[in-house]
Amino acid sequence: DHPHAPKKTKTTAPVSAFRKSLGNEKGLVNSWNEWDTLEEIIVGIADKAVIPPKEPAFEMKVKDSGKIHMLEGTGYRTEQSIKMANDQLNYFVELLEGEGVVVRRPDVVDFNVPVKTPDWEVPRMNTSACPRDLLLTLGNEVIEATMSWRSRFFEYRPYRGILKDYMKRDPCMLWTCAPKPLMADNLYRSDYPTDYSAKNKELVRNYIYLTSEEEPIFDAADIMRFGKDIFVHMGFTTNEFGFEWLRRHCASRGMRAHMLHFPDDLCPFHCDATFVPLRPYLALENPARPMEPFERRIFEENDWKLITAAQPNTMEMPALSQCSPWLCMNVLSLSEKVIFCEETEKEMMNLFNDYGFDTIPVPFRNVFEFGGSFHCVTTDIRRRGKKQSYFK
Ligand code: ABU
Repeated sequence: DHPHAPKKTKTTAPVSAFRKSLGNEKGLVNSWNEWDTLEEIIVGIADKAVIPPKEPAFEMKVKDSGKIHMLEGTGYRTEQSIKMANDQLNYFVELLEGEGVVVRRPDVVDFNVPVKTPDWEVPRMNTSACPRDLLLTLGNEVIEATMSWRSRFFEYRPYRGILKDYMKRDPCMLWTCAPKPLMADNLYRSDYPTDYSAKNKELVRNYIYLTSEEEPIFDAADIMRFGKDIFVHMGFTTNEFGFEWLRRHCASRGMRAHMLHFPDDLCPFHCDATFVPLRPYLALENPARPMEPFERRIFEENDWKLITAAQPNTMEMPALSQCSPWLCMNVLSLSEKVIFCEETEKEMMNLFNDYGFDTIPVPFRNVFEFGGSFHCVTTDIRRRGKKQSYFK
């Protein structure tokens, strides 16, 4: 009864319609790994996508793909390429729906607009074709990643409608935004060589990347989910500070985060063409990007078998694709028995068949220039299983 204590008033405020409506669909968001039976997913769209602008973090990537002329591109991708990509995305959606999977699509957002913050400005943005790069589902939680390129700073916009809807319908859903980075000049090493020289090799071998440790950054596509454990691919799009944010966040949820390095990859960038779990105790690795031997130990000690991906069908990538031919590994599991694969990747499908999987071949090469293949263009919302531990 302090004299300055606020007066106790009896509130008569009505419970809002929003609060009242909560609780209809419990457990709508629930996905702990990459292989349990898929029930609901977001699939990206190619509409209004642009050629990403020149910026420090992008330059090395397009050099890797031999597509340096992309940096000269301006504005939208062509109407024809957008239509061709959307046709293949829509066909993939039909297949998913035919398998009983609920599919959500992002809102169409115009990416051909300049973005300015107090620290920088870019003439346009990127794409909503790749929700996997932005959204990380850990059980009942969807995390919006920090992102690492300036052109992707606002990439959450096409997904806000979907996330609000999940939040309204699923009373257990957690919606988290990782700290937005400033992405000021000191996040990018201006003296970093991008010529694939011996110096590049030495830097990557020492885990020094084009992005610095100025602030936490990560792209969600650098994370592979194995139930209670997640593995985080370190490189140009995820730094140690970003890993530390993820590690502490996971610890607060009774989970564990582990780093992975692939020092032969001169432009390490997203895990899903490098190391991909297929089912409990079986994962696919990229023969051109071996994992550090000391990091393999946790898999060996826990009876995981790591199988080597087949060579890509072709090393030729579609014009304006900034991805590597290892998109042949960028598959999506419908369950721990069935995998969606690009229809031309026969060797990869044979490999999966040898290990007891059924494969669903899907034409998808027209999507590649929008940022990836099946794993990149999706984000799991619900898979049937629960959190389990596959590591002692
Ligand atoms: N976003 C996946 C691309 C990875 C790669 O180019 O190898």
